[in-house]
Formats: sequence, structure tokens, C-alpha cells
Amino acid sequence: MLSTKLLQDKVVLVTGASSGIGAATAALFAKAGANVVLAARRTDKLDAVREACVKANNAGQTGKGGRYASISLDMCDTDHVTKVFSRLPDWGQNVDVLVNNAGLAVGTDRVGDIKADAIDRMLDTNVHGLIHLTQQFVRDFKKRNTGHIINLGSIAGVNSYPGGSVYCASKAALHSFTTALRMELVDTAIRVSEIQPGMVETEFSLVRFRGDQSAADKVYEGIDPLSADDIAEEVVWAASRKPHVNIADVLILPTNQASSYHVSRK
Ligand code: 8X3
Repeated sequence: MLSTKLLQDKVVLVTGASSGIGAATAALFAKAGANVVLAARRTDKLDAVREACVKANNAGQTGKGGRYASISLDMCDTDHVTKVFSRLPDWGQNVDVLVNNAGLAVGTDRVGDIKADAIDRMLDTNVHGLIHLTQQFVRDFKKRNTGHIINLGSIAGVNSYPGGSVYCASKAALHSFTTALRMELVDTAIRVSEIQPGMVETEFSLVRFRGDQSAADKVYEGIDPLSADDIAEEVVWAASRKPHVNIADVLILPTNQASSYHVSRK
């Protein structure tokens, strides 16, 4: 089994930690013996994630980590994002791994019909918020010449599709930003990774279809989609490699998905 030993007692900050990939990732870091700062807009949902972290840490039996903090982070509020350091706990001032997971898609409307608030929410969360937050940590990581930024991209950033113009553009922007950042930091010890999932069954589609469960279910009908845990494993794997190993890009798809357009349903 691959070791996650290098994560023991490290400090990890996960955005969008209240559900789905973020929550699963936080728990898996806790299991590996890391201390985790859970960041989300909906802090009321973080209590359950915190409990899951405690359980996972016990199950991991590393005897390490065990510190968790819940902080509010509204990715659409630039001022709130840029003051993130003031909300970090004392033990979490020196973050080792930043997982930029917060992101969403709103609607499948075609260009011409996309609601202004949907455009703003997607670009503010997936692009602007992520950039503002990353800037805070890059400054700090540079001072300490350490740190790892793991960005959650998407197959949608590789192949765009009709009805996904803004979401796809946001993930393509994330990809370009991540690639340029990796280049800028090439002469440092700071690592920059991007995990690009395909279809993952989480609240993602429910949010996209504004709470319409049957529309959300249709997305995954007849295929065996990825789970939040599948992606958490990739994130934790990337974060736990030796310092000279940078997992640059990981495209992770369900076996019956080959691209945004190639999906085989039973
Ligand atoms: C989500 C993947 O294919 O639904 O990032 O756009 S997809």
C-alpha cells in the first residue's frame, strides 16, 4: 500500500468542505493523520464533517493530527476571501496543503439564456474566489518556501459541451491559471497540482439543476459514476508524495466515460 506518512501532523485547508468531494477529502486527510481546516460558506454543515474527521482519524490509527477547525469562507466575497488568515486557528497559521475544491455549476442554459446571477456565481466561485484565495497562500508559501496547492479542475475544462459554456470556461480558466502558477513557482519547493474529475455523483448536479432530484439522477443514469471518495483518494495521494514529486495533472474518469461526449450507458 502507498504510504501517506508524509501528511502526518501537516496542516491542510480544504475549501468547499461542507459536502461532496470536499468533505470526503477532509476526512481522508484526517485519516492520514493531518490536521484539517474545514472552510465553507455553510459552516452549519461543517459539524458533521468534523465528526467524520474525528472518526476517520481514529480509524487511521496514526496517533497524529486530530486538530480540526471550521471557518467561514464565501468564495464570492473578495474581501472575506482575502482576510482568510485572520480566521485560521493558531495551530493552523502555517498551512502545508491548500485544496481549492469549492466550485459549482448553475444551470444548463445556452448562451443568450443564461441568467446573470448564474454567470456571476460560477465565475466568482470557480475563478475569482479561487484566484484571490490562492494569492494569499502563494505569498505565504513563498516566504516559507514550502506548500502545495491542489486545484479541483474538471473534464469540463478539457472538453467543453453545449449547455456548459460558463462552467466549462471557468474550469478552463482554472486550468490555465494552474499551469501558469506551476511555471511561476518552478524555482521553489512549492507544488501545484490539478485533479480533473469526470462524472462524480455528489450534490454537484442537484445544485446545477437547482434542487431537481430527478434531473440530477438522470445525469448518472446507466453509468457507474465516480464517488467523492474516489476523488479524495487522488487528492490525498497527490499531497502525500515525496517533496520532489509534483503530480501536475490527473484526469480521472468513470470507466464508461472517455470524454465529456463519450459516455456509455447501460
Ligand atoms: C463536473 C464534470 O462532466 O458534469 O466537473 O461537467 S461534468
